[in-house]
Amino acid sequence: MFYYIFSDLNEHSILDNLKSRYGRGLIYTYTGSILVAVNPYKMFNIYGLDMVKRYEGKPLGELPPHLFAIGSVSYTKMIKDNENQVLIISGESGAGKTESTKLVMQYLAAVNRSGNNLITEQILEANPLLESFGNAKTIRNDNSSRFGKYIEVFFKNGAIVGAKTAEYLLEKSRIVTQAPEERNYHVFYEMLEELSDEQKAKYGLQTAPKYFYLNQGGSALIRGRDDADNYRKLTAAMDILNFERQEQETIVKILASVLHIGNVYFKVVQENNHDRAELGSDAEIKWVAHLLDLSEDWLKQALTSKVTEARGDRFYTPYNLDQALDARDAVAKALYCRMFSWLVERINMIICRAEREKSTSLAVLDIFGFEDFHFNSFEQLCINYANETLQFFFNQHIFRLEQKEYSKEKIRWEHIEFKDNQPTIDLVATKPAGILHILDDESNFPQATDNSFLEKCHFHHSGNELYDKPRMSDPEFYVVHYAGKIKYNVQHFLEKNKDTLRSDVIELMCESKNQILSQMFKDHRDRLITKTLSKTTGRYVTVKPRTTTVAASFNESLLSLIDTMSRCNPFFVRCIKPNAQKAPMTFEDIVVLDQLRYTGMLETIRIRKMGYPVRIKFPHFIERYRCLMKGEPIRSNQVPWDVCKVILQSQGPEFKDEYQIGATKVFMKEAFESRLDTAAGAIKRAAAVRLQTMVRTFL
Ligand code: AD9
Ligand code: MG
Repeated sequence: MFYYIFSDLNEHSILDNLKSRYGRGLIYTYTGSILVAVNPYKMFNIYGLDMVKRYEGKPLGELPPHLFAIGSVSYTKMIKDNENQVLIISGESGAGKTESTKLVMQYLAAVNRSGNNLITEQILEANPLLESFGNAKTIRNDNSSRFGKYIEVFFKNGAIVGAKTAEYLLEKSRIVTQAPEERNYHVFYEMLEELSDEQKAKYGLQTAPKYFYLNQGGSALIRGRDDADNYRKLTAAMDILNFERQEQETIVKILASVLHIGNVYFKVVQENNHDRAELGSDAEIKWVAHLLDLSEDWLKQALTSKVTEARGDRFYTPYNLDQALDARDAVAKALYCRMFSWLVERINMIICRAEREKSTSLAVLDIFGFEDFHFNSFEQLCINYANETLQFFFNQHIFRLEQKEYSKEKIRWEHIEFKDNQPTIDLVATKPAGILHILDDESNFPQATDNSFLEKCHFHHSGNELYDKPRMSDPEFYVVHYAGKIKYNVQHFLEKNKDTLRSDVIELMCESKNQILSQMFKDHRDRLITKTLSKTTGRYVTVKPRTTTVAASFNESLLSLIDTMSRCNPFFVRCIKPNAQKAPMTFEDIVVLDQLRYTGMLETIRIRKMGYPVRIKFPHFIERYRCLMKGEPIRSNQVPWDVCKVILQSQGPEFKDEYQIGATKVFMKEAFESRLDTAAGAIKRAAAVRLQTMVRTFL
């Protein structure tokens, strides 16, 4: 039986259909091969090994819609066509992307034909580790991903041989500030809950509410989340991933140091008519210097003064209070962010084995979902721009390329309009006047301020209908995204954009006597420094680090991600959030309808229903389904077009709308492809039985 869920194309009937299915506990629905998943906020018993086995190897639509069905067809397709696959999981914050990613990974681990269980286990264990360090509670989601990840799993002969994770833009500001009711990264709370008093004393640690970096949101606990247990899982994961004792110890020391640094405070001293910041107490600095094996004096200097070098002499310019607080936060952010990237590199070292050559891959993309908070800043602009790019990729795949292909292949077709979000992408990121480019220009201009940046945005885009100025002279601008109109506050935009790791902090950490810590930062420093061939001496010389901005490097990595994904065969999972209260099994029409509209689901359903998602080149089609000609020979005057026609017509005239024959390919509906597969399978099986009987007769 085929599960064509959407038969009527009216938006309300689609909504009613999703709602009634959801009411019966059916959270998955297909539109063509796109899976729509409505978050139940409650675990159903539908992800066990029995379900893995049920869906394994089954074509889409033979069984009720399920995430495992998508896992199964992508895995089968990867093996059958020897083609890399990607599962693109999208949806707004809290819609269920990360949970879906975990379930797909579990499915792959269960079906893969590998005898090597260790590598599979290590790949799975990377997840709780990255979640502890990269997820946090926001008002939208108790376990919100604050970084994007692209996990490629490599297979050889159907067996997992390795995996590789790429991370995108960990949210830095969270390490030092949190909005009300939000938390810093889980790992801090987990560590403080689980460490014994004795261990805590060793690192000078207390409870979460005692730390400025942990108590700003006023909610150290999350209902239903066991921080202590998660810490035990985290350390177990580190053991499985071969993190050595000293590495684990260094991680705890870094985490503890970040907390101590957050509690450093300053007093203001007047000196020659200038305010100068002085450390309020030594206690925290002593702990940090001790834990990180750094010179206490250097650390103090880094927090209270800027060092400049001229003609071999060093000059110290004292910081005022704001500068000192910034320097303090910069140290904390540098430590945490560098450690996070190091963790990903370290995990990849273990799970990304050399046997990758000649392997095929199945990748899963799980980024941070679209966000709209009371206060949206630079991070939200980057996150929403990333989602905008994904929506573009989706449109590109579903609408643009599809319709282009139909016209190229001369297929009869009625054009479908869709909401193209290219203009928003241009507004945000296209040269020369996209918002992020203006920001980059301003970031390289010493006199620029957040306000001068805002003025330039207003100047360039006031006439754009996707851009808006605030009514008052607030430091804000609006962007009309595909998922809604968002107000951004420009405060600290410049500083956040320039906030790649500060070179003075990198130098300081390289001086640590803790080998692991100093190597962490040396590796980073080495990567920044490029060597070029000098024209005058003919020798390689070291060039000063290139200062890229956060926006520029994010944009670069996003484009390279899109490039990678466009070389894979994509499957789309659209996660839907059914209510804003995170309430189990509560379906609010307006919340769902809004998401169906902005993701272009209605148009998608139309194009999928009218279109032909399966397309196979003539020779491949003939090879695959020749048996359906029932022994009839191919005549010499028959061109491939005619042969395909005979095969397609073998199913009877009632299926004539299920396919079309193009210039070089056969186009089919998915249901018709599975019909052909079933028919061809039956003929091949019957032939095999006949052969067996003959063999037996002769024996
Ligand atoms: V964000 O953009 O990272 O903020 P996600 O990743 O889309 O977001 P997430 O997967 O974290 O959302 O899901 C949010 C919560 O919904 C989870 O913590 C679960 O409590 C709940 N959830 C999501 N999917 C499922 C599911 N298939 N079954 C049960 C689910 N609960
Ligand atoms: Mg997530």
